[in-house]
Amino acid sequence: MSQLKTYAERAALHKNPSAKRLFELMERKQSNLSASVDVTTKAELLRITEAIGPYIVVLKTHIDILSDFDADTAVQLTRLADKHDFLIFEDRKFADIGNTVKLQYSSGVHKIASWAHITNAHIVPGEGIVKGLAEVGVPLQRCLLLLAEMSSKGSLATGEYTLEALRIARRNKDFCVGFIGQRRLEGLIPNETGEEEDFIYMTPGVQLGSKGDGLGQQYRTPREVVLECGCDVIIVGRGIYGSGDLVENAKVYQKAGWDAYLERVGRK
Ligand code: S5P
Repeated sequence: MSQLKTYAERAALHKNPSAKRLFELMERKQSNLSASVDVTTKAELLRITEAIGPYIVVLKTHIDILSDFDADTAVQLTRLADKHDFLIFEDRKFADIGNTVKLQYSSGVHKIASWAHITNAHIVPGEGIVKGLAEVGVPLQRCLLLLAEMSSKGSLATGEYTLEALRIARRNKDFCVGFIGQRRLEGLIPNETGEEEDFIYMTPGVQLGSKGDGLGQQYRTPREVVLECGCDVIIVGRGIYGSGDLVENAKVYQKAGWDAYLERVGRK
């Protein structure tokens, strides 16, 4: 039951260097908060990231929504990641055959693999998508999350599809460190690999004081996600940058996520 261990204990036990690094970072910053900064200009992205950097462990980007992306955007994001000690997660949601995603990950305007520590993929095309991304990502010590479930109403990522994400992750543990999901999955099917496993669950659809957005998004609280469902990292977008004071909002979610974690591991 890895969710009952502390992040420090999980860091010490984990065999994957990227997962280890994330758990160590969470312990060091006393944070399990990922901010999703879904804004459309470079200046806005950098301004918000600079302000909330001290409170987050993962900055989640949608780099393709920037109207003025340039190579310097990646340089500046990397500088902020070093300055404030967080990892960058490009939420690219790859969804094509292995050969195509390899090119999308390494090339084009964004060259995602060159700056994003973490990215994610749908498993719609089958396991080849993971193999293709791994060819680019593993040599660069990057890591991958599989979309096992989605937060949105009517999501088709359920049942057998979700279980298949778990099976694929189990077979690709050198690159795939966890999931985007709404709850822990390990217990749903026996682990036939016989190896220790400790996947990281990053969970979007988190906001205090709202249940949804009118476009299908569904929100739960940090407490529901971390304490009741055993997830590890809360992903908060508009709850942080949508209204009010950015820094105050980030502090509120950092504390709510961390308190729920402390309660889960019996430290509170
Ligand atoms: O199931 C999902 C998976 C993801 S990665 N549901 C999501 O909402 N996301 C992403 O999380 C989504 O693309 C957006 O960037 C963020 C949620 O933003 P918020 O403003 O609703 O908190």
